[in-house]
Order: sequence, then C-alpha cells, then structure tokens
Amino acid sequence: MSSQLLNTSSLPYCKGCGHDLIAKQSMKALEDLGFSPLDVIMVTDIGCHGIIDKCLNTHTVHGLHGRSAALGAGISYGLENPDKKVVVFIGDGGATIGLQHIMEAARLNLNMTVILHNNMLYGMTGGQTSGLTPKNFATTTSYEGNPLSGYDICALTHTAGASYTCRVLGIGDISDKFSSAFQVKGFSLLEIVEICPSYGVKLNPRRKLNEIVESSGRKIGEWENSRPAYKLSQGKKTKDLLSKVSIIDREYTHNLKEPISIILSGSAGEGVQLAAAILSKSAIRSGLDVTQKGSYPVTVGVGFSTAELNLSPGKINFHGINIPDVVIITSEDGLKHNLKRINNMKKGVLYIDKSLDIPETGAEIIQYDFRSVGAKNAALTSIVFFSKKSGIINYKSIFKTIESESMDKKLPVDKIKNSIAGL
Ligand SMILES: Cc1ncc(C[n+]2csc(CCOP(=O)(O)OP(=O)(O)O)c2C)c(N)n1
Ligand code: SF4
Ligand SMILES: [Mg+2]
Repeated sequence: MSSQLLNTSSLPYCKGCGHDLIAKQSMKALEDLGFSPLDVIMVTDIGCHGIIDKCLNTHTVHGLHGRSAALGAGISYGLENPDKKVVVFIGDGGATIGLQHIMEAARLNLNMTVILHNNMLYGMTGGQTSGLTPKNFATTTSYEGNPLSGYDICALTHTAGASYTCRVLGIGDISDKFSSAFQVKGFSLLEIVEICPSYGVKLNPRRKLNEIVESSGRKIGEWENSRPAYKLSQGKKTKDLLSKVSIIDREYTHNLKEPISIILSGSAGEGVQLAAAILSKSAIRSGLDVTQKGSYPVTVGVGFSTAELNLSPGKINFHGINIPDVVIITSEDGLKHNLKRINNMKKGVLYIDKSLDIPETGAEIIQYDFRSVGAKNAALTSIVFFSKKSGIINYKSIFKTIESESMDKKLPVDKIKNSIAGL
C-alpha cells in the first residue's frame, strides 16, 4: 500500500478554496511525521471540507454535522494508542453546531487533533453566517456584515484545558503548524482561517484575510496548557457487562424446521413483555436462536403492548416482521393494534382470546380462554398454551425458565398448569 495519505492531487473543491491547502499540507505533515495511512483515523464532518474522504487512503469516518469531534473523542478513548492519530476535519459551521463536543474533548484533553476549516460561513449550503463568522464579515444571511462577534474557539478550548491551540491564516506554507498540532500529547486544535471564493470573496470584495481577523479582535498565535493527555485508565474502568449475562443451557429439544415469526399482543400491564422474554428464553433453552422486540405507546402503562419474536433453528439475520406466521392476541387492545397484519395473513395461525370477535383473516383460528387465570397472567397463559398446542418447544421449558429465574414464587404457576391440563 502507498505510504501517501492522499490518493489524488485533484481535490473536489472550487478553484482557490482554502480547503485544498489544508488537506494537502495536513496530510503531508502526517506523512513527514512517519504516520502510515492505516495509523491515521480521519473523522470528517458534513460540509465542503468533508468531501475529502474518497481522496484519502486512511481510515475514514464521516460524521453527522457537528458530531465529528464526538466521534473522534470516542475513537480516541477506545484506541488509547499513541502510535495512532485521530484527526477531526470540521468546518466553522460544524464547530458551531457541535461546539460542546469540541469543548468536552478539550476539557478531557483527549489525544486527538481537530483541524478547524474556518472559512467564516456555511460553504456547502450557500454561504450563511455561522457562530464563528467574524463581526462585520458579509455572508448570504448578513449582506450588511455580521452584526455579532463570532466565538473565539481558540480561547474557549484553551480555557477548557486543551494542550495546544493555534490560529493561523490559510495562506502559503503552514506545514509547521500542522506538524506542531499533530505532535501534541493530548488535545490540539488548529484553526485555519481561510476564505471561500464562491461566497466569502464575492460578498467581501477587496478585504484581506489578516485585516478581517485583526479587525474582529482575534489574534493569530499559539496557546498551550501543560497537562497530561487523558488516559482511560485514569478513570474508573467499566465492569465487563457480559459477565453479568447468564448462560442458558440447551436442555430441551424443538420441532422447528424453518424460522417462524410470532406476534404476542395484549394490553399494557398484562405481562406481555415478560411473557415474551420467558418464551424467548425457553426457546433458547430448547436449542433455537431468538430475537425479541417490544413495542408499546410512549405512555407506558396504557393501551396495547406488543412483542415481536423470531424463532429459528439457524442464524437470524433480520429481526423485522412483515406478515407474521403466528399471532397470539390476549385482549381487545392487542387485537386493534394488529388488525391490519392479521387481515393480511393468508396462512399461519391466530391464537385469540375467546372473549374477542374473530377478525377477517386467512390464518387458522384457535380460540382459548387466556384470561382465566386473571388478566395479569393472560400473556403468560397464552404462551404456555401456544407451546403445548403447537409443540414447537416443550411447554415444560417455560416452567423451567420461570423456576431458574426464581419467578415461581410470584407467578401462579400451578393455576396456569391446571388451565392447560386438558389439552
Ligand atoms: C444537523 C444538520 N444541520 C444542517 C445540515 C445542512 N448542512 C449541510 S452542509 C452545511 C454547511 C457546512 O458548513 P461548514 O461546516 O462551515 O463547512 P464548509 O461547507 O464551509 O466547509 C449545512 C448547514 C446538516 N447536514 N445537518
Ligand atoms: S463552496 Fe466555498 S467552501 Fe465549498 S468548496 Fe467551494 S469555495 Fe470551498
Ligand atoms: Mg465553513
């Protein structure tokens, strides 16, 4: 693989755009420091500067607008490797939108470099004023000149604790500034003030970059804090969450040849999600692969409660359900919520509480009194009934799951067993 970080010299910017100088000189500086393409993780933001990705041989991640510093921070945290270099390319627009992300990375002093392409406006969307547009600079949303001062991002990040902050004009050879920023241990931000020929030059004819910066009260220069770079080991390590996950032994068998999708639906407060989890774990206990997804209104506790499950003898690559194979309905709320899907079933089985009207469907209908052990146990009764009736898994695996999770004291296990005894 080429040791060059850029794979082309023809970059996708308008003629004369300052982004060209930044991309070329920054990548050259990294090469001169000995970084090979795969040592560099480039996180780019939305905007003209961000269309550089395809021209890079490095790792690239393209973030949402303003969020690239947060992405870079996460990568830096995760890597904690001084031989790798996390570089964030962001514009003044993205820096405005995601200012807090930059501030947090600076405050933590994470090992990363933010290259701020400050062309003083939102270039890609037509030259609007950003939070970094200097006072009196004209944009397409302030033709008379910006009435407000822009944020002094170097002062902000320096005050937050960044190891290194620098403001420079995007003119001529500024490779030493890139080099300084990239060599910093900790957080560095290099603000390159440039001008967008397509909007900035046209709206501010005859104005020179140094005059724009100076008249807005901003200084060209470097600011340093002598602070160590943040180390994850400095903070408290998160315990391994996987160690808390209990392993389910595959102690039963199943009768499933093909995957099936199941919808279990009833009313909120009637144990639908718990019953679905018990069915899922019992299916795993029987040697199947399972996915489970819950859906209910934002106001948890009223209306419907639905669980979507996929059971499969093999790997499950997609957990969505369009037309289900099996629908189990324990109440009116569940029926109303799934009516369209039930109407669309051309085959499969509908298990439905006997109190409900039978909807139009091509599915086979099986009615039962799921609510006989009380509304709160309707969903649990229904999955035990379904397991016994369908024979897909041994219904005893359900009681084993209940017992192994010490739920047998809380749930009316004997009553449920009695209610299906006649099957
Ligand atoms: C959250 C969000 N807000 C707005 C946009 C629309 N948008 C796309 S590019 C852009 C301007 C980017 O300006 P800047 O970050 O300064 O980069 P430049 O184009 O000047 O290099 C905007 C506002 C978006 N994509 N996402
Ligand atoms: S619109 Fe402006 S910022 Fe965007 S590429 Fe063209 S000159 Fe550069
Ligand atoms: Mg910009």
